Amino acid sequence: MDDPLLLTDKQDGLLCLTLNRPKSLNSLNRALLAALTEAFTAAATDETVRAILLTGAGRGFCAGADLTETAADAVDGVPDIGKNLRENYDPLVQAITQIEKPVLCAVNGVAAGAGANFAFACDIVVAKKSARFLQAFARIALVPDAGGTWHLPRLIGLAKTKGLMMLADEIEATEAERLGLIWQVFEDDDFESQAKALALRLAKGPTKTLGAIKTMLAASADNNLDQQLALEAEQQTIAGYSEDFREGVMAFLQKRDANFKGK
Ligand code: T3D
Repeated sequence: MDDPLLLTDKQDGLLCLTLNRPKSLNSLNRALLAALTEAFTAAATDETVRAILLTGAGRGFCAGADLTETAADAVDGVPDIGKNLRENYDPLVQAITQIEKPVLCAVNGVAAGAGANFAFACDIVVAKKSARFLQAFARIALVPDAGGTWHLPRLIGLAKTKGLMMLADEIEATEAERLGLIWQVFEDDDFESQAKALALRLAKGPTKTLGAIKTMLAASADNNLDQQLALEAEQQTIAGYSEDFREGVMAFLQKRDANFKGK
């Protein structure tokens, strides 16, 4: 029997999703994209999932679209890539960005094309020191997709985004951290344990509040200050009603760690 394309493991409130096509550096075919989107969609309503960790098997994180599938899809030598994006890529970007739970991406190796841009759609991105990032698209005369033209300018500004996308040069993980593309680099030797510890920390957090932070920051891209202040007041009202807020204050007063339930 073939290995599953996506490995899943759920423990202690953390759903671990591992891309599992290591021979092609976890390049994305339609079946893997569908499995990922389905996993995020199911996690959105699963109360036992309080955080998601996305990573890759083998030496790569994700090399973007499986170019053998792209070539095979072509009709008379011409693929309809826009259709593929609308049907298979965009729903995954939406699932990652709309789920009201924290998503940590642990980039364990090279992240190229849509593979890099799926990582940048996640909430917190950590990387192995030896990992590399590459906006590979222009190398094969494609434009960046999977939300990259939306997320990168917001993360690092237009000047660096244009350089990365037009020159399509690889950058090392430490440079990605320096630019502000990712949160943190971990040494190769303890990458997995550090990434897992961070993900478990998120899974033990005040889940609804973390989800609200995500929603509010996404809304800030289109809101003016007055609208954002109104959103803060609205969301803080909801946070103030939560069990986790009561627990947080009680824990502070009792000088102990809070035991959040995600409620
Ligand atoms: O329909 C659509 O196409 C939708 C569009 C989606 C947007 C995209 O994501 S477009 C961008 C697609 N990705 C790329 O252009 C990246 C292609 N890969 C590379 O440039 C390099 O592989 C890397 C820089 C990522 C890594 O280089 P390196 O030297 O570490 O590894 P390698 O030797 O090139 O790759 C290892 C194997 O993975 C190799 O297979 P082999 O020779 O051992 O049998 C290679 O062919 C395979 N592989 C790597 N990337 C892909 C791939 N196979 C299929 N598709 C890939 N994208």
